[in-house]
Amino acid sequence: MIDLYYWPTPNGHKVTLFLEEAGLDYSIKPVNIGAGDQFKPEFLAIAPNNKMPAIVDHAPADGGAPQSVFESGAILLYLAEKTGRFLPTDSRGRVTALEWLFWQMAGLGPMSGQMGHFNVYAPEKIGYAIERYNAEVHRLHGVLDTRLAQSEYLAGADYGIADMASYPWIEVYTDLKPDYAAFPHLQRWHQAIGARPATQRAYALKQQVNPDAGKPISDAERKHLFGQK
Ligand SMILES: N[C@@H](CCC(=O)N[C@@H](CS)C(=O)NCC(=O)O)C(=O)O
Repeated sequence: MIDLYYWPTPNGHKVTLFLEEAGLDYSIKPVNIGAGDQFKPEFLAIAPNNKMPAIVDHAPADGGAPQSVFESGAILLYLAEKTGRFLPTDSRGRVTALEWLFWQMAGLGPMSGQMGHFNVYAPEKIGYAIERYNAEVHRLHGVLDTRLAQSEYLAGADYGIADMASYPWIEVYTDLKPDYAAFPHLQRWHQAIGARPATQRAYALKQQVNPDAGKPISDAERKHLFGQK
């Protein structure tokens, strides 16, 4: 059994995408990041950066004590290695998957997060920041589109952890959709992943775990999320 410390955000969805695809037994431990659950000592003990997702695997492959993992990319890699699924086993395919996984973790995710912050959440609209992050995310979507023109999925012919990491960051903000007219391969890939039954099960957890998902954030939530020093 795996405990999943989760809140329905793009980084949280990455892990439910994997767990649902793999059919692993897991139990959700909600971490309400708007209410400050990420600062509780018991959560910090497994996720010292006060961000979800994190997991605790009670049946690790070495048969030892429960294994905790934080950082969504590390979790996806851990689960892929545990199950032997969603990561190519040949060395070149594995390198390709890791390239795109790390590209997502260091580029698409953080840049899309900043784009959302300055367009949606920032109390004052700073034109320079909005233009900077909109342009950078557009560029990253172009990088994805070029890759997906050559390859069905990011690491090759098969759906895998690099796709699971990137998919949740494509349509996060209702009014900030990618320019699909310019990026048809990105749209093809996004629709294909969205149609997978495991994706639909993963996203159904959103309303179940946070019935307020999609509503504007309150001042108290804003303080927990954006008032950290
Ligand atoms: N690099 C981390 C980022 C995780 C992350 O940013 N989580 C956000 C929600 S998507 C969070 O927990 N925020 C709470 C906070 O910043 O206090 C990962 O990929 O796991």
